[in-house]
Amino acid sequence: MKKLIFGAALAALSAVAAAQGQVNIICSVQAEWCNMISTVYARTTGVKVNMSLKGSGEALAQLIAEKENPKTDIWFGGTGDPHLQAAEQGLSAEYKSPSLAQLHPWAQQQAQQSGYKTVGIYSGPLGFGYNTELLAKKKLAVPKVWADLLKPEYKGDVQVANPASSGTAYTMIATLVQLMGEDKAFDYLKSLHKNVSQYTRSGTGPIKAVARGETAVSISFVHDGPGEKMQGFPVETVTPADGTGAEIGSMSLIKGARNLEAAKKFYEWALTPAAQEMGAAAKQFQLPSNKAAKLDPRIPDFRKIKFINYDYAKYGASAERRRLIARWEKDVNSLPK
Ligand code: S7P
Repeated sequence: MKKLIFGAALAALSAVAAAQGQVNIICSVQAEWCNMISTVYARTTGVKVNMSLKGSGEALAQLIAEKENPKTDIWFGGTGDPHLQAAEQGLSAEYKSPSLAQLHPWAQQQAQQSGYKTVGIYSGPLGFGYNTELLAKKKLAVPKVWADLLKPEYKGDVQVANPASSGTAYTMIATLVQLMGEDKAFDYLKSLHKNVSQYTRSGTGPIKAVARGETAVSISFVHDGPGEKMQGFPVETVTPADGTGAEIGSMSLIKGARNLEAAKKFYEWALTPAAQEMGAAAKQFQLPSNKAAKLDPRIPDFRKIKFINYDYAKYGASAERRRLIARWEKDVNSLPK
């Protein structure tokens, strides 16, 4: 009898879920945040959420591959540049959210610049992660400016992602080009190459390697540091005193999405303060784009960071990204260590 009742309840639940529809999401923040939004959204709306986790560079590659037959309805999170490239390449759908006025100007600007094909959902500064114990053991100083990473004593102790696969690493190249001028930035990257032990596939790999003592220093988004520290790892972060860039983590509806209406509902929910506060609840400390979202004290204080005036439109353009990555492959990655 109990089995019968349980079976009937399950059937009723799946009927509700079927009635509410489903949404296919690529999620480009870290797993804990992806899992939290997926579970909470499914539970509170009855919508079935099919979620796949991919870094921003890889997410863009997947969307390009499925352009003729999209299997994704919405892309949540990831660095803003590839979202702008998706917009430019006709991969994302135009949508002007009624919630736009509730967002910070940088998030609204991301929407305007793309012809309303993407929107900012968070922002986070690029900087350095370091393992306090390893630095002390190796008698290395905390890096304070970009040039510090070129010191010979850091040889083999710096990790950064590969810009061909990682939006984080592309943000680094774009930041350096804007900070130093292109030729000087490439001279810098060539020198840095000598100190880099490996270029990881994903942008979050290097700070995880720092946390686990596999490398002393990483070039990472600094909002990824506190989550590692909360797990008990000896990690701290710093932003370069000579200036840095920031990502505008973005969200895009996919053109030709099979579940466009369901995706729009998720999109609106993801822009609410309550949904955006889930980032910090999942131990990820980007600055939310909704002005009314409560701020966790571990979110980096943007007022204390020296930012460059990052040109999101220029460096979010496909041709510019392709050109800079090709130059990096040719001038930097091909060099011996
Ligand atoms: O959640 C952490 C984070 O750093 O990862 C996102 C992004 O997927 C990184 O992608 P890549 O692997 O392509 O670098 C960032 O948007 C986010 O802040």
